[in-house]
Amino acid sequence: MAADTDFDVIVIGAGFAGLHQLHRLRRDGWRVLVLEKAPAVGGTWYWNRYPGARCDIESFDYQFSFSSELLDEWKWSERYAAGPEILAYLEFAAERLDLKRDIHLNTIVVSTAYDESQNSWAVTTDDGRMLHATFVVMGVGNLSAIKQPDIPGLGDFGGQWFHTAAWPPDPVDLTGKRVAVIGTGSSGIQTITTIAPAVSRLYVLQRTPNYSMPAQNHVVSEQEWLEVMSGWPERRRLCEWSDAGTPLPPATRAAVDVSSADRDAEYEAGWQRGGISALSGAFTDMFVSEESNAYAQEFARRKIREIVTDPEVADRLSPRHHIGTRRTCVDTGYFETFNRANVELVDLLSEPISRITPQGIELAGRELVVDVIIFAIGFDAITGALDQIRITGRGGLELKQKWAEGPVSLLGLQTADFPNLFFITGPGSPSVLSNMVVSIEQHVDWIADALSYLRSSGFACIEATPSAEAAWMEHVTALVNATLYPRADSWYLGMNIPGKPQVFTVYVAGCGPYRSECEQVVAAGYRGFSLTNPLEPREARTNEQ
Ligand code: NA7
Repeated sequence: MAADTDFDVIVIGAGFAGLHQLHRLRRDGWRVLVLEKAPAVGGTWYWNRYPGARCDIESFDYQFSFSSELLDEWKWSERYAAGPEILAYLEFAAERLDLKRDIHLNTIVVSTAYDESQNSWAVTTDDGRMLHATFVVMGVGNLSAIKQPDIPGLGDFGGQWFHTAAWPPDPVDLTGKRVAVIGTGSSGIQTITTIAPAVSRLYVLQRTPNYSMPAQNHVVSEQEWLEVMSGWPERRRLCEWSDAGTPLPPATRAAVDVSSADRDAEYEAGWQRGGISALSGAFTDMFVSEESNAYAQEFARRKIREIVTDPEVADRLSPRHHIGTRRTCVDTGYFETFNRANVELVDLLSEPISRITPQGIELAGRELVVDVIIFAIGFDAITGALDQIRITGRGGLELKQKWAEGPVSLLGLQTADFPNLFFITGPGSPSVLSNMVVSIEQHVDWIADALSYLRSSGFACIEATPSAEAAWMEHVTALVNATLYPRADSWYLGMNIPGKPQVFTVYVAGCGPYRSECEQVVAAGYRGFSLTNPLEPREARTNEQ
């Protein structure tokens, strides 16, 4: 019997990724432990409990596909599920699949270090434990390390302040309060729209305006549910082989090839259908042609001008960047919110914040007196949560050190010198440009299949080779450089975090092409990975073809 500190696999994080990885590896006969810092399962949906938190992927597609029990027994209430419903789903999944007995909650992983002599990882936790596992899987999330507010004077503020991604578990009553929201990304937009009717005064502090598409959200009727679920396996297959992990049929025409009337009709149809791809899914050339993108931008700005009654406010809310190159938001009545008498848009480009005072926020020239400040200022995306753990590979090399100039990986799954360490939706995979649940499932299965393969072939160690990962990153970079993405100052590029290397590490060709790459690697005998058995040396197998 193995000691309680020894496992085959330690998985870090109990969100969608960690829960599924535990279930799959347990089914395959491995001894698995999940470590989770929160007091409950749920990952991003545990922490982001701000008012109005809601998914921007349709509920039908933002659920696990591997369990018929979950599919049969869970029913989403709305087209786009609200945060509490998704959190309840993950709780339900953890209970229904009996996962909780192998999850240690309230446990922060401090470090994890590879010991070559044992082919084993030592994982240390904040409560002083040291655990061991042959394999470690990082299911820590792409948007879980929060960007901390660093505005001078915050410590002196006499009211309450919150970060959307660290929202307290107990309800926060904002009724009748004077509130300032800083940040107008997805979290800010959802918060602003939701709290505006309840607060007495709402200041929206905007630095960069963002495109936001109408959700066209609705309650899922019994009939819609039956219709969708009767064709659900095929719908899921479409998601898996699509670009964004959603079932939307791919565009077939370039915007530059059609008449302006046709273009507008296509955009209008997208606007009425709603959702994140309302405009970006309309034409094939949206992310590669300045001209095509400009047409969609103008359509979006026109919509803002139509909705917002004050032309000056409409202008300040109108984004100028290439649509889609910063994360497009999805809303229910966001722009309409600025027609309310109790809401004021504060343009931080013309009125920058000087400091926070005991009463509120001092701008250049005036003070906003508020009871509550809400920071919706985002995340240290993709690598931030990994950076919070001291990860040490071969020869004492730290991951942070290896990735000092930007992350390098093979398929976003592994990085050389860190044997048997896997990343779920790591840098170099479709990650944040895809439906995360679809991408997570694919990674979970790839990792589990790889471990089964190692076991059945007499290997105990898998590691990306330096040449294969260099080639992969070159491919990832070439793909993105052929698009408009690098033209925007975005968190995709790490530009929101001072000092962070500005590298675009998302695979932009989409879920289907990526899945195909992963399958080809396996079919070629784990091409680009070195398979060994360090404790029973025999010929290693490295397939660089
Ligand atoms: P985002 O998309 O990173 O948005 C953060 C917002 O906060 C954005 O408008 C920023 O303006 C603003 N920001 C950040 N720092 C500051 C400071 N110091 N002062 C003023 N404004 C600031 O984060 P979200 O949480 O909204 O969304 C992240 C993802 O989560 C989202 O895409 C979904 O996938 C779920 P900036 O653009 O930098 O000028």
